[in-house]
Amino acid sequence: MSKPTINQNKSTYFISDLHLIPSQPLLFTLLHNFLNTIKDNAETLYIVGDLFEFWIGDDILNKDAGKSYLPVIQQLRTLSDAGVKIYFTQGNRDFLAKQRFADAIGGELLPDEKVINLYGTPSLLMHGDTLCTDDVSYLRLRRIFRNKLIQKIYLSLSPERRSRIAGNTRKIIKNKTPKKAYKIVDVNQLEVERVMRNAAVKQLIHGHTHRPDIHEFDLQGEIAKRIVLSDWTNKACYLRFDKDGFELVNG
Ligand SMILES: [Mn+2]
Repeated sequence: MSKPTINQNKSTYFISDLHLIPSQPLLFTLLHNFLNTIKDNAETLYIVGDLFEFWIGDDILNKDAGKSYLPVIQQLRTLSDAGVKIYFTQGNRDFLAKQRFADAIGGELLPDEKVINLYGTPSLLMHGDTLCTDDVSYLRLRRIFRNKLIQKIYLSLSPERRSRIAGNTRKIIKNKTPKKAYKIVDVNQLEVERVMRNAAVKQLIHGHTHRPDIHEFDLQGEIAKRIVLSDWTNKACYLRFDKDGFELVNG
């Protein structure tokens, strides 16, 4: 005889940096299987940015340009309809995924920095790109991308033109990144401590750097924890919390 699942045994999942792109169908399969696996014991799913390699605007949801994403969006919607709470933080690749996207997946769009209560522990959740303060050229670019007027002009272009621009930008960034020092593209510890102090938390969860790890350090006389989520290449990677603790599954 099977008993109904008890809510307190349920888990909270965090994923980020899948970088879904139609040319890599494996990533879609991995996500499909992952969502299937967690659907019965997840109470909450946090998508902490860069779900997509790039997202050119929510209007593609009912256009040809968005067709390849519809199955995963539908699956998230089904999960949400079944009672799993879904939250979405924008990444540096999918910052144009906004309210319409959130509505489509039955989720809630989070601000860039959000403090959540994780089984009693206040935890700061963010994508992580803004923690990389040594990467001055990236932060300059970020300000341009996040400019409302520039976004408006970009979104007024045809999906084809937007895809081309996104593709070119990806190439430029990809070519530049290997030349930047290892330290520059990682988080800045002082910035980490600053945002944690500001948010009055001792636990930070972020993605972006593709350097999954658990860092512990002293923060105002107490042990603070920074949990870094993994990107996905050939397996599903996630952070799972429940009332007894957590596990970080890396690539
Ligand atoms: Mn990122």
